[in-house]
Amino acid sequence: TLQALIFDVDGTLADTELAHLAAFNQAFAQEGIGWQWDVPLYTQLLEVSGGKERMLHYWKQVRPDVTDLGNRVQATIARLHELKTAAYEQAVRDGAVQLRPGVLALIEAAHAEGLRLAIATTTSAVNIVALLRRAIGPDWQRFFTVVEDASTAPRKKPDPMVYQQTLARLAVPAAACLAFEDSANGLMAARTAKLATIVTPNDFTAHHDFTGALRVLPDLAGVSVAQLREWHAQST
Ligand code: XBP
Ligand code: MG
Repeated sequence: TLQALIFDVDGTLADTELAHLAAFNQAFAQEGIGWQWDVPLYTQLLEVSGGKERMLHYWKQVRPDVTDLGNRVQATIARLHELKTAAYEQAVRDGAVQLRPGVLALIEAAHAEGLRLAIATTTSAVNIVALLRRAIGPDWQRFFTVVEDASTAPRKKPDPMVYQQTLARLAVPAAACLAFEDSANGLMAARTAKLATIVTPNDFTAHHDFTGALRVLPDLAGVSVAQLREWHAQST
């Protein structure tokens, strides 16, 4: 039987990536390094999970001549990521990001029915707090008993680490859970952790391959807990 729901954050709970993109560009401008990412480029770069990893990947693309990616590069990436995180947090606090359709209703209904709820994301902890405080309220933590993020699971999706740690902290078997994702990397991470996964793609991930998903839906609008239980029963 279904006992827990595990949610990705970026792209799944909320359409966050335009705000992440703007925050990256703000950090690049502040640091004066002359990078400027647009939507088509960022869509490609999203294939690398994690903001720091994404910038390092881009650095290697534009500077293939620089083979020594030592301390200086790492320090620059770390500084850019601090600026980016601050810019993103401020944008979220200002209301730049909303929850996707059906998300809040499903969270409330699942909680009311006694399902455990968890978060498994590669993003930074402050980003989650800013988003969920703004979208759900200061008591958002009463819904989510477990939150695993970049600070606790450093190996980013498609590595299953963040899901495995979430399952361990929930102390619930994978077969009693459903995961919610928006991307191929997220789906891969969840599937490797043996989780049946519902995928709600968005504009940045619509072209991804979602083979292995339990369901692919436009969004969670109108999806009931009873419907989730039915899909989950079919998965086992
Ligand atoms: C989300 C990410 C994150 C965000 C940026 O992936 O990859 O890196 O884009 O956040 P997922 P940070 O939804 O699969 O968890 O800069 O904090 O990494
Ligand atoms: Mg995602």
